[in-house]
Amino acid sequence: MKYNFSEIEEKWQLYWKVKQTFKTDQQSIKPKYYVLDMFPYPSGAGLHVGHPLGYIASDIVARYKRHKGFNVLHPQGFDSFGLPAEQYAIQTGQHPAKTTAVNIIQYKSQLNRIGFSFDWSREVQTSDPAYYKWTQWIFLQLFGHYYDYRQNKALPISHLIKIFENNGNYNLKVACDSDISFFSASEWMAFSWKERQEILLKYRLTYLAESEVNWCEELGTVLANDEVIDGVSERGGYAVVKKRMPQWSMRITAYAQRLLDGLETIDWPDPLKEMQRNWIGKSIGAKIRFAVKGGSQNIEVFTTRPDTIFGVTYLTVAPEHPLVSQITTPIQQSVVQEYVDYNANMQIKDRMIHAKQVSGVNTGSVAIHPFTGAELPIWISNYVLLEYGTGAIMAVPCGDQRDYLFAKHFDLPLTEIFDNVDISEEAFMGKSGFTYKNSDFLDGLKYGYGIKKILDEIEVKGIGERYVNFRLRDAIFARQRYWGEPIPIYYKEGIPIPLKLINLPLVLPEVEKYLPTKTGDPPLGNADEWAWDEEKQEVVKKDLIDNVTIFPLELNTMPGWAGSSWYFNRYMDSLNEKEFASSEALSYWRDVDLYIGGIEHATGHLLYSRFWQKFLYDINKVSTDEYAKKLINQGMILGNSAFVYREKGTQNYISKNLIDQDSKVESLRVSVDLVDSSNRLDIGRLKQWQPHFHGATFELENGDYIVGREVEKMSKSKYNEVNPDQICSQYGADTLRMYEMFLGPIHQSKPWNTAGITGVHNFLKKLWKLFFESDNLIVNNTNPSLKENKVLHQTIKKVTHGIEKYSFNTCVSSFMIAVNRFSELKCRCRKVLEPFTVLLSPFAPHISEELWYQLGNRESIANQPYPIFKEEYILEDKKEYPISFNGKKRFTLEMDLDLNVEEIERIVLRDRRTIQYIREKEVKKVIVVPNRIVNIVVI
Ligand code: ANZ
Repeated sequence: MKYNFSEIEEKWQLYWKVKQTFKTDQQSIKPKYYVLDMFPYPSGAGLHVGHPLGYIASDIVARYKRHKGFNVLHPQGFDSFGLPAEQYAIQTGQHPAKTTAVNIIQYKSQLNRIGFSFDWSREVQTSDPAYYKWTQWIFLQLFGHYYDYRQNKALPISHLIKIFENNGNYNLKVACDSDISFFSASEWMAFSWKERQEILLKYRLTYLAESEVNWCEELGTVLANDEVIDGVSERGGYAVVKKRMPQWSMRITAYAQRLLDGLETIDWPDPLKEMQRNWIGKSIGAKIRFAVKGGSQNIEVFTTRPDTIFGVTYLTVAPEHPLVSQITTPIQQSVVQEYVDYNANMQIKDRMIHAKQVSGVNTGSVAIHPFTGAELPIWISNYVLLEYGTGAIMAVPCGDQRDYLFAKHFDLPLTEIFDNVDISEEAFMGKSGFTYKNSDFLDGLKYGYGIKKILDEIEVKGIGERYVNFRLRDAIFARQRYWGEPIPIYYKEGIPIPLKLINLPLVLPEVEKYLPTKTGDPPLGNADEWAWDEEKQEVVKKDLIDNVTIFPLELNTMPGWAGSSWYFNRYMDSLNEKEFASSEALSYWRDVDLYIGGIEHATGHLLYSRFWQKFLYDINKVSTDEYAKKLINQGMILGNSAFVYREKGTQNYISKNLIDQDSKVESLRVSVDLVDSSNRLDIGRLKQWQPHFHGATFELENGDYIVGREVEKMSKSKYNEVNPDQICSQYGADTLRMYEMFLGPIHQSKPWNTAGITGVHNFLKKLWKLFFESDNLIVNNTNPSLKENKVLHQTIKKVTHGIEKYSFNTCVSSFMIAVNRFSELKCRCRKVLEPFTVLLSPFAPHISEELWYQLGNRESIANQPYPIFKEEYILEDKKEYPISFNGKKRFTLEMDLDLNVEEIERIVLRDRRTIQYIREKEVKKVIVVPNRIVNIVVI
C-alpha cells in the first residue's frame, strides 16, 4: 500500500468532523487545558503559509495535552468586523456581511485542510449579533462604572452618585477627566438632570468627551494611537492629522498601574512586556505651579526632576495649551498665533520631523520662581506635547538636552544645577529613609536639597504635589464606519442614554451606502430605521424622532479592538444566550494556559484585552484578572520574492547571472509560482500571467532564465505568497505541518524555502514503509530488542522535552532520526511502532490516525494515552573505558557493559594501542574494574 496522503487526510478530516472528535465538554473530571490562537480576520486573500505557523504550534500542544489526559479547549473563530470588508463594500456595493461570510467559508476550509483539532462547535464571529450583544453589554457595564483608586477597582456609578449626594465630590480618589469642578452635596442636589449626567460622564469608565483624535481623512475615520505608525495610517499609509471631536473613550488610564503590575504575574515574552511597559510609560515626579506675573493664572508643569528647580531659567508650554491665548502679551500676539496655526495644521508625521529642529516663540509673559522669585520667561514650543504630563515644562538647560538646545538657540540663560541626587521611586514618595545618596556631601552645598526635601517644601507651600504620570492615553472607542458593533446608546437632550440589556443586541441597520452622509455623519446616518422609541423600547424610523419619546441613536460604531478584547471568555460558553459565559464555565476554564499570536498586537489587542479582563474581574464576571498565563509570539514566515531583470527601455529580460556591472536593468517582481526550486523561470506561464510579458525576449543562461531572489514580508502585492492549499495538494497537510515546524524555532522569523520540503515528505514515506511492504502490514507482535526500545524511549524523552519547551523544530529532527534508526534496525515491532504513532500524532495527525487504524485500533488516536518514558531503556549499554598503564591513562576504549572481567582483559590486551605501549615490556598484572577502569601494570 502506498502512502496516499490525499486520501488519508480527507478520510480523517471527515472522521473528526462526523465523530466530533475535538468537541470539548466542560463536565469533565480531567484537568483543563486551554490553548488559544489569535483568531484571524477573514480577508479576501485567504491564508498563506505564514498564517498557520502559530496555529500548527498551538495544535501540537493541544493534541499533546489531550494525550496527556487533559480536557483541552482549543477553539477558533473570526474577528470579522473591520475595515477591508467595508472598503470592499464601498467599492463594489456588496454588503460586508456577505463578503465576510464567503471569506469565512474559505478560511475554514483552508484551516480544516491542515488538520487542526479545533472545537468548531464553540466558534465565535465578532460580527454575529449573538456575539456582539455581549460586546455591547460590556460597553454598557463600563458605562455604568467608575474607578476608585482607594479600593483599586471599578465600582458601580450608583455608589458615586450616593457619594455626591452625601459629600459632593471633594476628597475623592477616583479616575476622572482633568477638568473637574468641585461641588458640595447641596450643590449636587441642586443640579439639573442634564448637569448631573454631564458630570457623571467625566467619571464613567467609558465616556463621551471632546478629545484630540488622530483623524485620517482618506479612511474617513479616527484611528487609535497604535494604528498610526510614523505619523501615517498603519493601513494604507495615509496622512493623519490631530483633530478635536466629541468621542467615545475608554478610561484605560485608570488601570495603568494594574496593567504594569499584572505583567509581573504572567509568563509572556520579555520584549512584549517591555513594549507594554514603555507604552504605559510610568514616570514618577511632581506637578509644580508657577504663578504668571501680573495675572491670576498658574502654569502647572510636570517634572521628573523637581530637584533641578533651582536650575530653571524659563518655562515652555505646548502651542495648543489652553492658557496660551490668555498669557500672550499684545506685542507677541501675531507671532504666537502664527506659530500656533503653523503647528495645528501640521500633519503628525511632519510634526515629528519638525520637532527635531528647534523652534518656538516667546509669549511675552513671565512666571515667578516659587523659591527664588526670579522672573522666568514663558515660551511656547512644539517640543512640549500637550497630551503629556500637564503640557508645560520647567526648562532646565543644564539638566535636559532639549532645554539646552532650545536655550542655546534663543540665547536664554543657563544656570548650574546640582546633580547626584537619589531619584528612585522610594525617594520621590518619601518612603525610603534615604533621601540623599550622600547627605554629608549634599548638605553643605548651595542647592543641596534632596528630592524628598524639595517635594515636601513644594507640598507645604501648596505650589505642587507628588505626581505619577503615565504616557498611556485613554483609548478612543469609536469609528465613523459602518462595519462595526453599533454603540447601544441614544441621545436625550444631548446626553447619552444606555439601552437596557434586554434590548441588546442593537443590530447593525441596513444602509444603502457605506460612505459617510452628505452632512459628514458616519455611515449609520444613512440608515432610515435608526431611532430609539423609549416607550416601545425598539428601533424605529428616524423620521419619527420627536425628542419626547423617540430619540436619535448613536451613529458611531465600535473600533476594531472591541470584539477581540474578550473573545477568549466567550469560547468557554459560546452558545450561552443568557450570559456572556456561565459562572460554571468561567470557573472551570478560568484562563488561557497557552496563547499564541503575533507581537504586532503588543500595544493594541494585548493591552486592551488585559484592561477589559481586569474590569470584568472587578465586577465579578470572570475568575482571574489576567486571562492568559503564558503567551508565545510566533515569528513571521517571510516570502522569497522572485525578480526578473529588464534592460531599461526595452522588453528584453536578462537572466540573473548574465547581468554585469554595465547592464542597465530594472528589477520586477514575478509570481513565485512561476519559478522552480532551482530558480528557473517558466517563461511560457509568465507570458500568460501578465499581458505585458507577451512580447518579451529573454537572454538565457544554459538554456534557462534564472530569477533573482530576495527575502521580504509575505504579501499578495509582492507576488511571493505561497498558498498552504497548494502544499497540501502536492505533499499533504502532515508534510506542511512538520515542515513549518522544521523551519526553525517558533519565535524566530524565517524565509519560506521549499527546497527542504521533500526531505520532510520523504521522512513520512519512510515511516510508512516501516509498516507496509507492498500491500501487506508487516508489523508483528515480537518483543522489541534493546536497541529498538532505546530509540523509542530516547525519542519519547526528546519529543516530550521539546514540546514542553515549545521547541518544535528539535522534535521534528528527533522523529527523523528515530525513523532512520528504525529503518536500519528493520524494526517491525508493534510494541515500538504503536507508541511511536501516538508520539507523532500531534505533529502529523492524519498519517498517525491511519497507521493507528491499520494496526487494528478502532478508536481515534487523538485521545490515546501518551507513551510512558522508561529511563532504563536509554541507559547506556556501552562504556568508554580509560585504559591506563602503570596508573597513567593512555587512551580510551569502548566496550559493552555486559562483558565480564576476562572478556574485558582479552579485548584490551588485543588492542593495537596496548601492544604498542607494551612493546618489549612485561605485563605484570591487569586490573579490571568493570564499568570503571582498566589498569595494566608493566615492568
Ligand atoms: C525638568 C527637568 C530637568 C526634566 C532635567 C528632565 C531633566 P519622562 O521621563 O519621559 O516622563 N516633560 C514633561 N512634560 C513634557 C511634555 N508635555 N512634553 C515634553 N517634555 C515634557 O520625562 C519627563 C520630563 O520630560 C520632565 O522632567 C520634563 O522635563 C519633560 F534635568 O523637568 B523635566
